[in-house]
Amino acid sequence: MKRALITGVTGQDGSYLAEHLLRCGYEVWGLLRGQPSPHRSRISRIADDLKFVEGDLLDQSSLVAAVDRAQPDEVYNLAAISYVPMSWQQADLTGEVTGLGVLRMLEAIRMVSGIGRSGTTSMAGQIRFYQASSSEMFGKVREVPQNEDTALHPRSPYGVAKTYGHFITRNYRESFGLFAVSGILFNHESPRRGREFVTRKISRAAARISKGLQSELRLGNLDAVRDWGFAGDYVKAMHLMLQQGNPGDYVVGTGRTHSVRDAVRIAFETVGLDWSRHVVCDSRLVRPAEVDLLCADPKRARAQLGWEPTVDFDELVRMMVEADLERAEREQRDVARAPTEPEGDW
Ligand code: NAP
Ligand code: F7E
Repeated sequence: MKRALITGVTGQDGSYLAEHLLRCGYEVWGLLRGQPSPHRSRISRIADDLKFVEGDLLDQSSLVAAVDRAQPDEVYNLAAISYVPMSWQQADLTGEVTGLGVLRMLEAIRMVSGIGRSGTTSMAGQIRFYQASSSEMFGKVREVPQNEDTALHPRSPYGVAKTYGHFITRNYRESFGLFAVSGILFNHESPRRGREFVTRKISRAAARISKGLQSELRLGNLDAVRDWGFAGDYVKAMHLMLQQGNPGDYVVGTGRTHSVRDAVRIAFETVGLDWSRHVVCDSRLVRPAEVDLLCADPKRARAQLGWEPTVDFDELVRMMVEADLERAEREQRDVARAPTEPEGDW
């Protein structure tokens, strides 16, 4: 039985990846930080099927101990400070976790595997490493669509930190012969998306407004455009990248773009409301530096991994609104008993 260690297992992608690897027959280990409580999170439903190990991307020795304990065949490094606006407010922490955290994870693998600093080693029997790189690295784009060879010009401290993680992963592959790959993933969403990200903010607001639990939705730039896909599809690409004969980097996205306004329109249509009566544009939510037109060219992933997205944008938004409608109904029922939305509803 293969063993996998996932950092960021409590996040959106970590939960879908854990489910996918369990279905593939893996023993799945999740890295938890702080005083962990896996039963109040996105992984509560599968917590009994997972194994957990404590660790933090800020703490090198905890990562060495985690890799040593889990003895994984594959490590998926999904942990990060992933919310772009926060990266301007906490640029230093973002650099430490999202950037240097990758180096610490690679070092943990190198140390536990006994790979020396001089010379390379055979890839046979090695721990394979996946790094969660991001389309945010393209930022001020040099070409549209973007592929694995497009030059990087990040536009946020998050993008800069991810660019470090991307290149240090490639560097460890080239320096030590590690089977280390980066998936350059474009935006991917789901009902498990954090509420601060725009698609979930929209789906949740549309659902709550339709149930009388909220009156307005404040948004920044409605004309911002992204290449949005479904997280459940994207974690399959991560897994496929580590099953290849040779390590390489892959762009993963749909190749289609939509605006924030499109997401708003579909979400409010789903609940039968006129969005223009509820959405307020708030200049405080506009970012200091916005990325240009991010659109994936996923040819390599299609050709070499055989990967295809299965959920289109309209379906994705509707899926998210439907899930938020269920939550809003639960919230309505619980409102007399508890004043806030219950947690652990993933
Ligand atoms: P997410 O929901 O924000 O999850 C982030 C995870 O990182 C959480 O499990 C969090 O744990 C963990 N974490 C944060 N700081 C940590 C630390 N110091 N040590 C250990 N764990 C820590 O992110 P996501 O959307 O699933 O994305 C997964 C990865 O893909 C991230 O690296 C993200 O930057 C990258 N990515 C995401 C997208 C996207 O569209 N979703 C696109 C491209 C790349 P707690 O629960 O303890 O906070
Ligand atoms: O913003 C605009 C905002 O925060 C999308 C992360 O997973 O994907 C994600 O980063 C767009 C931006 O995602 C609001 O200006 C308008 O143009 O959902 P988001 P993101 O910044 O693209 C990349 C690939 C990652 O790697 C990241 O980890 O929507 N927008 N009004 C807004 N965005 C937010 N959050 N809130 C608004 O009110």
